[in-house]
Amino acid sequence: MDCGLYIITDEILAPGYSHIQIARESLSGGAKIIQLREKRRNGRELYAIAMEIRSLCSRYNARFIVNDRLDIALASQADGVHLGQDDLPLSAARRLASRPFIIGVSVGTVEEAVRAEREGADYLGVGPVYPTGTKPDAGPPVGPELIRIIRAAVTIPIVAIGGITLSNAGDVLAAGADGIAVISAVICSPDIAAASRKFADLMVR
Ligand code: TZP
Ligand code: MG
Repeated sequence: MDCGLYIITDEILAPGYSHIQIARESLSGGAKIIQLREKRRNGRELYAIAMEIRSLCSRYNARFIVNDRLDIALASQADGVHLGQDDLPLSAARRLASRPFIIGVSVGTVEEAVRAEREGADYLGVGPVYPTGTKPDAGPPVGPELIRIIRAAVTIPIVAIGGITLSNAGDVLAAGADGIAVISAVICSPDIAAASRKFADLMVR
């Protein structure tokens, strides 16, 4: 999977912005991957949102990933799904969705990373790298050091996540992350497109 700026939508953190607006602004600022992350809405609403973001991402030649919900990802013809350690097991998801469908997996240890690669993950979400208030149950920060360790242990792309800002993104990339996933540093900004552009520019190395 080609990495680049990976933006995750969150309507609670960006009052007044819908998932679709967040996706549109982020894409116009250079995001290469949009993940729809929504834990409150029903399947029908989520499907409608996913269909809109699907077409936006196609227009920008960006990837579209759905968090947690393989059903919504498949129904909306998303490029992939992102699964946490408590979500549908990777092996079960892979039976329903063969490649080139992308399956990303969240990991917080090198053991989880090695297992996810062995079981067929296409990329790893590693974090939280730094403290974050966005996901209270994300566990303790792992620091860029874990990116370095996981980089040496797997070959699939690593997307670093958690507390990433313009000031620490360089350290995360230097530790071996292929991509960075950002929520608050972009979507809590008054200009989502401009904030995305700053991160996207950092990633052109
Ligand atoms: N998974 C691990 S940390 C995190 C998720 C979804 C939240 C990242 O959000 P932020 O605002 O970029 O720290
Ligand atoms: Mg999940």
